[in-house]
Amino acid sequence: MKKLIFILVGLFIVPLWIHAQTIYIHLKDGSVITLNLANIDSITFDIPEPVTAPDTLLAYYPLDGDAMDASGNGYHGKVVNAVPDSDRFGNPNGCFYFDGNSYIDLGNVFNDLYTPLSVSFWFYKETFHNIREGIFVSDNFTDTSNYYGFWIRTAVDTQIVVGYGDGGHPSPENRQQKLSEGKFKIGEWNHVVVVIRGPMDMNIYINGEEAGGRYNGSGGPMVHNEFPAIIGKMDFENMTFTGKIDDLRIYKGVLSHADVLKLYHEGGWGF
Ligand SMILES: [Ca+2]
Repeated sequence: MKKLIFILVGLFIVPLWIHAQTIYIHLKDGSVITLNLANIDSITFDIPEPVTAPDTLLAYYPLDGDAMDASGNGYHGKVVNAVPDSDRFGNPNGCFYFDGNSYIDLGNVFNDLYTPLSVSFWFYKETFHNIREGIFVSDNFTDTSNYYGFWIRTAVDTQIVVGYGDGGHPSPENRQQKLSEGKFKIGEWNHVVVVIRGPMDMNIYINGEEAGGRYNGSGGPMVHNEFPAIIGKMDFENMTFTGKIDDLRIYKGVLSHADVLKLYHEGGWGF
């Protein structure tokens, strides 16, 4: 009822403020509230905070022994050679280990997903061999095809790369890409969130911190194809992943830094 009063005051009464001396507020229950303007010091409008971060969880892979999508949207994947392993909390079968010859095939999906978008995941590498390793690609393009969809991979100096392609041949003018300044850790779990808003407008968060970085490429808007979305490798330049991957989430929209920290601290991690 309080809110109704404020709405009526805001819409109809304020414009008459100068001429009126008394306000009669007619409530839906038939009662009337009478206010003498001379007695009013001020009116406060109780407007709720706008809902920020209109992000929507599109797919969520807990990777607890299978590649089922826990978002409810049915984007279930197929495990190819990856084996269950212990997650960051020590739960057996809580994630998957990829041996460089294994991956999870999600099929020809996410073709309606464009920028802005966000992806959150955890990964663990026991050793690092200064090679580029594919972690996720939405459209698994090959050396003989063009750049499509979006991708997340490691770089040769323990950095994270996020990028997307416009369907053109694989050269910098057909992609937008960012290489993180911050680095991930070897022998520890790393949480990564990437946010792609558009050209030269991306975030890479590593373990809750905005990792900075530099951009590369000048491609146009993202173009999808019929190639499958893959966790654990990119066939382009044979970027296979060795290590553990867990809790991969794909969102429409932008995750804020507060959202990132919430995901990083999920389950009490990092306190
Ligand atoms: Ca998990």
